[in-house]
Amino acid sequence: MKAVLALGGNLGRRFETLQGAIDTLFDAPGLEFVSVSPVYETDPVGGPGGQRPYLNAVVVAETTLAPRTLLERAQSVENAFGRVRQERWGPRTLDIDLIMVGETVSDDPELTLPHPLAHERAFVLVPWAAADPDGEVPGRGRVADLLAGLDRRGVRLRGDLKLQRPDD
Ligand code: PH2
Ligand code: MG
Ligand code: MG
Repeated sequence: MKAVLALGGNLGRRFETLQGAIDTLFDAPGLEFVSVSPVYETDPVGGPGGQRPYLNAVVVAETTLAPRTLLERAQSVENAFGRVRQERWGPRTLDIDLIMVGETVSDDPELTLPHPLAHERAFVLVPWAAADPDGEVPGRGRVADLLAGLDRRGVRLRGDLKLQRPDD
């Protein structure tokens, strides 16, 4: 199955954290790297005022893992990079969100798939479209079409930063 993961963070060494997260995510069986987007610097959406900008990126993978197992892997990588769960949408070193896994549709509050806000977030859809031009949000439509209706001004390409495929 195809899996799409969105990574972001706005505390600490943001770029090094994204690269470390990618290396760690793929450092176990069941998840194969397909592609990674460019890095974008993005204005914080929601949460308390005065937050630093985020770096965001999207990774596309192939997986044989159950969505719940993939979620556990993502959470353990967040924890390994010092994620502390504080207020909702507050600043964080690393957030890894499961955006979609195959055609899975789930309204489990602990793992809603596809991600319930992905289709309206430019900081997810802009990198996703770059990593996967034919991407689709199950039940919502093509990423490129969803993007056409969104304001992308808060999402700026950081052409000076380039994530590497995970080392194997
Ligand atoms: N993540 C959030 C809330 N707000 N804003 C930006 N720009 N990027 C994010 O990754 C982000 C956010 C909740 O996870
Ligand atoms: Mg998130
Ligand atoms: Mg999250």
